Amino acid sequence: MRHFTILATLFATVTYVAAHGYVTAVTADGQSQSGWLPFSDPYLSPVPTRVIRKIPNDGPVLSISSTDIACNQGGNVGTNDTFDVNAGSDMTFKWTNWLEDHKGPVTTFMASCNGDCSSFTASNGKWFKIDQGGYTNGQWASDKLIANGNQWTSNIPAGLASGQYLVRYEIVALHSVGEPQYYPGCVQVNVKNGGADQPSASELTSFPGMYNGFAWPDIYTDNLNGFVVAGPKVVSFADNSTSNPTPPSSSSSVSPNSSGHSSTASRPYSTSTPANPSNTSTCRTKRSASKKRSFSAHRFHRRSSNH
Ligand SMILES: [Cu+2]
Repeated sequence: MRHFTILATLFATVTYVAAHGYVTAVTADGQSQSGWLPFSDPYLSPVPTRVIRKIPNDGPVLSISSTDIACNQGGNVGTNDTFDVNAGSDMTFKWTNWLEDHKGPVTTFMASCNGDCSSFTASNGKWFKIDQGGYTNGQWASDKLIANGNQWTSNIPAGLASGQYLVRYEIVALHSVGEPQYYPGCVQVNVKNGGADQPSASELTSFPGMYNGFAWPDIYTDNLNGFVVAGPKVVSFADNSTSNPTPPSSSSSVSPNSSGHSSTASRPYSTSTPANPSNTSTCRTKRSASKKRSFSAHRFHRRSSNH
């Protein structure tokens, strides 16, 4: 009996640490939609159509130059469903149990599908940021997500022009220094009752592209208080308000950060000052030399997978 208990415990541990994560459901306006569930949906008959684009498993994207960085592996092509959401509404992403050691920033971007999202190639998207969480008051955004029941909520800007968009959610896990793990995914949404706002050129970025040259910190040794989330500022629509005024409305202007995730949110991205220019060459040494770290799940996880 004792042997059985030990084995069962071991097995449970392996199962737990081997799981990385993905979004299982998305909610807005009181409506919830299932995400693409990679370990069960492929085996259903008929195979369900989801509002979230297909992913192959719960693992990360490791290459920032691959088109997979846009909407995960296989997510460059569309699904045949869209989620109706009102401009100005909150959208909540429900993740699988996120690993505590998979610390890092959380961001949400959108890109117009220029029509029908089901035929839109994600890597052609011109993405604008609607929400971000970095490192605030000693806490990574991923920790906030866990504390909030493995959920993250972002606001769809109230003035955003109606139409179909991809909403790209992402956690970047920084536990393996020098090898950031990207966990993106994309919901196809149909924004209704929007305004006239469009992002300006300086608010747009691309995937792949945005992470080129970005220097991730060593989360164990660097001073993280200066960490600036990668990419453009969260859209404010302020700089096109003169040429393209937002009509006055009772709900008035909804701040892109009204969900309150981040006080570091509005810091401008600086390409010229990497957070830690030297960490990539020394990360392996640092990792193996580290004696102070006691992230047993993290170490076991690394051994038991390619990540
Ligand atoms: Cu992982």
